[in-house]
Amino acid sequence: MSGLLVAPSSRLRRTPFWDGVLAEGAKACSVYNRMLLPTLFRTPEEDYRHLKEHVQLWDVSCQRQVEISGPDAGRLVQMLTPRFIGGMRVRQCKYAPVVDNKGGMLNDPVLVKLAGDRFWFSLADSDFLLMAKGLAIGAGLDAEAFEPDVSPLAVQGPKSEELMRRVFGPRVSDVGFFEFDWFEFGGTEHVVSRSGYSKQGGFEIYLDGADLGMPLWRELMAAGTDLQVGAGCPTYAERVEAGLLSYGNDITSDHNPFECGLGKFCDLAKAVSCIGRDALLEAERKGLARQIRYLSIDGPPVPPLDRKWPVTCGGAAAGSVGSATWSPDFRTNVAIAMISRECFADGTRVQVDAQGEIRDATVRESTFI
Ligand code: THG
Repeated sequence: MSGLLVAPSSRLRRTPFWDGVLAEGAKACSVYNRMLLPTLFRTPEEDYRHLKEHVQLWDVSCQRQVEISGPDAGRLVQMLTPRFIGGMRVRQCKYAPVVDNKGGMLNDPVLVKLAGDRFWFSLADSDFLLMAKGLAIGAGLDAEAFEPDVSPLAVQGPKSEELMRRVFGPRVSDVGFFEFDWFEFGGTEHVVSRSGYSKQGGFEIYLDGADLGMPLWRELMAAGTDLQVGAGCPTYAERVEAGLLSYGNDITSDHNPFECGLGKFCDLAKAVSCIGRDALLEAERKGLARQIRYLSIDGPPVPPLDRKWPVTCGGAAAGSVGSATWSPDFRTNVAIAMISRECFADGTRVQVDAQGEIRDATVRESTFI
């Protein structure tokens, strides 16, 4: 794959912050929800260290929003997720698995409640808009599903709150974890939440209107010079240490939320209209055949992973690794894997086929951070 360039095309959507991303010297990118996502600025270790010590701007526009609005919006949302949204307040965000009628994970978005009859699903990388539209039509609901011109910019790292206060004012500090409020920038009100795909603390600005992308980027950069603000992106090693799941890598529609370790986000007694409820009750009754675990893989840094790595235990198939990389802080390779129940107890020794190289590894029930 190295050296191969991606041809420009309208189908590959650029982001409102893309000029800034290029000016900061992005070295690699991925495609996520048919949009470009920068993945590297300096070296993996420099990006990681900078995230843990300073503050970074992340162009995560590819976390696309699907808006559900209308009189039946709440009903449509509840059909899509086993998490109970009945008590959800406006200005709340919830990590909400989305499942099909077999209980398979279709996405693991953050759900944002904007008003009693208006929600955003802030999506991971899978097609979801057509599912939402189809369900609304099929169930005869008075609700619409569409993708608004909203592009999240994440501000992550220990100095993120200071930077956000400088640009949006001290009221930023009143926003609780997985809550949001509206803040003005460029004459428009934007949703700003305390959330993000890292465990270093931070916010996400849901930019309303692509035209304001570069003005916002420049203002945050200018306000944070003394904080050593820099461009960054979801940082592989840090998110694996934190056990943050990557849809399409760690979990897919083959897995139910219990297998993904997301059982705590399923309220089956209350989420009675979820289309996957019966299948999930059955899955709960049957018990787990496999579940997400964290691995520490022995030896020097593992090669980059471009497919799932098979895991064996005493020669028998025992699952697969979806994400793996060297952790500079833990001085070991950290990984996220789906592991069969026979081998998923904490401390079990397994073998990983890392792009053809067999490595020993230890199963962990807890994340690294
Ligand atoms: N923010 C927003 N949208 C997103 C992501 C995000 N869409 C894509 C992707 N990330 C969705 N997946 C996740 C996975 C984990 C978390 C958020 C989105 C997350 N989890 C915390 C945890 O597991 O500790 C908190 C969960 C909770 O307590 O509710 O943050 O990052 N806008």
